[in-house]
Amino acid sequence: MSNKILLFNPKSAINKYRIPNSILNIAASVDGKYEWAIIDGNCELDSIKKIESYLSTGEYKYLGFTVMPGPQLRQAIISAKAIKEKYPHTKMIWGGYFPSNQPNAVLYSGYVDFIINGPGDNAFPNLIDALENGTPFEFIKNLIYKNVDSKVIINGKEDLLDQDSLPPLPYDKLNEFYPIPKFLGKTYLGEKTLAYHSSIGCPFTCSFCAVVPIYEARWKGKSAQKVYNDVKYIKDKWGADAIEFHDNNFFVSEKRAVEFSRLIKDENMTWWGMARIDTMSKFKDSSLAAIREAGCKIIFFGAESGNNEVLAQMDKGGTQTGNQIIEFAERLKKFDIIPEYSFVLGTPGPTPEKVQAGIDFEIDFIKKVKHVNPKTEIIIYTYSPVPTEGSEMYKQVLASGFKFPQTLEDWISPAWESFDLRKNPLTPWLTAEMIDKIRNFETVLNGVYPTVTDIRMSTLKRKAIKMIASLRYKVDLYYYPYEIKLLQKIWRYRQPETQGF
Ligand code: B12
Ligand code: SF4
Repeated sequence: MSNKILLFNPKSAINKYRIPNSILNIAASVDGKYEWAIIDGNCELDSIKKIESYLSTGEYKYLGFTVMPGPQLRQAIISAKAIKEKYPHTKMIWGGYFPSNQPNAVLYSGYVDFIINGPGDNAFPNLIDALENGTPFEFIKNLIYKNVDSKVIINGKEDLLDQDSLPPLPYDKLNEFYPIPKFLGKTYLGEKTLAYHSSIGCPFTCSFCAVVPIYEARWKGKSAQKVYNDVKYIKDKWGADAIEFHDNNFFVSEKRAVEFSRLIKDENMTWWGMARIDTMSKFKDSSLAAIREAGCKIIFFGAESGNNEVLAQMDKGGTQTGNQIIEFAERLKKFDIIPEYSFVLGTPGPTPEKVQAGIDFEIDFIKKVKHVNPKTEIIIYTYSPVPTEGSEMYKQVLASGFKFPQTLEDWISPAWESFDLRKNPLTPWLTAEMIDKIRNFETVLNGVYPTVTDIRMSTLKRKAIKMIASLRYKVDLYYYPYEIKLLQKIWRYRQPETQGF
């Protein structure tokens, strides 16, 4: 068996293909040293067959999967199991958010051999070297493995690397497997939208966030110049006209954001990224203006809650407040930047009345935000706990009797799959009526203000739904909004909450 590496991005998107950045970074980490190939499950009808077409050559010894929760996990589990049964000598290595946060379920499944916990830029080549040379695993940072006694060993974490020093992403080679234009899809931002990841981690420690256990409040970004060079390369070669920045927190550094804006300004590209309200509230007017002039039309913010107590409970960094959320939505109007605010409803409370009052408060608050800036895009999630041990919220979650799945296959039971999509929280403190209220409010709100990110819905259809939903919205009547649901179904309304941004 030769020592080639096959990297697989299990299916995660229905029709919006994006550059598979996770495995492309891993390909870059071994490029020139080991031969590699990429399979993108988003572009394949039968991924297992495709994987087998490589493995049956006998040349591929290593199989790397990137895995995030939700539908991607489903295809990852089904294909890993089938492949490992047929090719037991293949070394199966998983990376990405799911295995990093759930190592026991993954390694005890019996079909995954190693996990890369967080960044794989050094860990992955080091692991392959160790396997090739028969050297020990214990000094490989960011590696999780089982020792001879089948005990799961979590090695220490590596310091975050200087992002500019990483090898260039092998776009041209990816283009040989799948033509790059296939990944540059039409979105509300542009005709050919590029997905780019310019920084890793996040400096904050929100208690519900899956980034925290992996990055532990660390963040490192590529320089503005490096980001610009990469974007420009793809623009010139394949015609990208818009960018989705996939960073957890693109706007951590005001200086970098402004520098990038200065560089990209004349390229006539539209772009989008994720940020924090408290961080960006501190940006100067001139910076916000520069960002908008450079083509940034819409920014995603985790507003989470309008209630200061809940914000503190979520450890939202301490400086974000309800007032700030509203003021900032209003301030952005002046710059013509659309704030896309996500809220988390249904956080735990000591009594059912308190939980219900919390939901009502948020509904009222969202209406206030819409009032000051009707263009604000609202995304509503129901609170889904992540195991961030030690946090106040985590303690409350465990005290309520909530349990995480134990085995890998439990994670793809239908109930857990919709939990991952943040739709069905399975949380003991939420009653069916409370969940209905959240959903129904969401339906009415989406009726009054259909998202701009849905490029298929015509103005006429929007107007028709809006008229009907407004009647309910005005008088807070959210029960059984079947007529709105029906229209949304007929006109196939796109929901960013479940389909990703
Ligand atoms: C792009 C993206 C998507 C795309 C998928 C695109 C694709 N692959 O085709 C879309 C929009 C479809 C999507 C959807 C969802 N996503 Co998503 N997504 C992301 C996002 C923004 C970027 C991922 C990425 O490309 N990163 C760039 C690479 C370079 O970083 P990386 O993945 O961390 O990779 C490094 C390491 O992790 C490691 N590594 C990763 N993979 C591998 C593989 C191997 C073999 C090795 C060795 C190492 C390794 O090495 C890499 C380089 O150092 C992340 C957040 C983020 N900023 O990472 C969320 C994120 C992964 N998504 C998340 C979620 C929850 C979802 C959804 C389930 C829910 C939702 N509503 O968004 C949906 C449903 C997914 C589905 N249908 O299966 C969460 C996961 C949270 C968790 N609990 O684990 C994240 C972290 C966002 C967040 N902060 O909440 N998503
Ligand atoms: S600011 Fe966003 S990415 Fe950072 S810890 Fe909080 S939720 Fe996670």
